[in-house]
Amino acid sequence: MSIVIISDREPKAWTAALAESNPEIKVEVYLEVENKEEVEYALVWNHPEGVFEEFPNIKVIASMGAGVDHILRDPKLPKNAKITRIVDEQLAKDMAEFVLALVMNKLRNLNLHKQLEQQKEWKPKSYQRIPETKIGIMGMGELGTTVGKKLVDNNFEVIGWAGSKKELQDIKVYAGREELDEFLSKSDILVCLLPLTPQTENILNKELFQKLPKGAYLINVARGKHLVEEDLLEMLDSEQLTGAALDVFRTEPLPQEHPFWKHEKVQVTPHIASVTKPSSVVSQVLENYRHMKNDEPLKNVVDKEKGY
Ligand code: OXD
Repeated sequence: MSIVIISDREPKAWTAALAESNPEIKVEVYLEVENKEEVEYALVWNHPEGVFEEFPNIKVIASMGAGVDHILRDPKLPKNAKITRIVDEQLAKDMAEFVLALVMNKLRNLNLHKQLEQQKEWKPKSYQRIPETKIGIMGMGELGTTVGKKLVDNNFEVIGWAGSKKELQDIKVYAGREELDEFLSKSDILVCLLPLTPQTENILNKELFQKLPKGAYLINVARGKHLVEEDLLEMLDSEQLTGAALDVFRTEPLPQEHPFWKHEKVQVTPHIASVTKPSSVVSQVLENYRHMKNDEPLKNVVDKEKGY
C-alpha cells in the first residue's frame, strides 16, 4: 500500500512532512510510481485529467488544499473513490488576516498613495472608517465564518450569504437566491469565499455588481472562475465599483498581457491568500489514511453532488 502525490505544486515539503510523521508509509510522486496497483490513496493538486484510470485500486483522493474544484472538474474520476479536503484552523486564520489586510488597504487608500508616491504627488485623500463600512461575505463555510469573526473582532459590521440558513452570533446570514439581492444591497465591500460549483461559476457578474451600493469594492479570494472578468472591467470603468483585490484568476499564472496587471483600480496577488502548510496538515492526511486502511469513516469527506 502506498500514497501517491499528483500535483503541479512543489511536492518536497509534503514528502518531507509525511516522512517525518510516519517514515514507514511509502510515498511516491507521480510520474515515478513503481506499482500503480498498490496505490490506494492519492494526495492531489491540479492532477492531469483521467490520471486515476492508471490507478485501478484508488480509494481516496485527498485535496492538498481547502478547495476540491480542481478534482471534481475531472469527468473520469473513479466512481467509488472518496474525496476529502483540508480543513485547517491555520488555513482559515491566514485567510482572515489576508482579507483584513485587503480591507484596511482599501479603507486607507494605500494602493492609491503608492501610485501617487511614485509620481511624487502629495495628495491627502479622505478615507473611509471602520464603522462606516459594511462587509458582505459570500460563502459562510469554515473560511467565510473565520473571516467574518475576524472582521467583527475588528469592529466591522459583517453580513454573510450562504446556500442555506445559518445562525451566527454577530453576523446576520442571508440564505439562498431569494435573499441575495438584499444582502448585496448592503455590502460596501463584497468578499467572495464561495466554493466553485456549477451554481457559483460566473456568479460575480455585471447583474450582481449592479445590485451592490454604488462605489462598492470587490475582494475575490475564492476561485477565478467565480468572476466574469470583462464585467468587472466594465463596472470599474462605470464607477459602479471603485476597485477590486483579486488573488485568484481564470488562468493562473495571470497571463502577461492581461489588463488586470496594469489596471490602477485592481490589486493583483498570485493566489497567496492562504496556502496549506504541509507540516500543519499532514496529521489529518495520515489520520484519514489510517481510517481508510481500517475501513473506518473518513474526515472532511466532500459531497460530490454539492461540490464541497
Ligand atoms: C485551496 C487553495 O483551496 O489553495 O486550498 O486555493
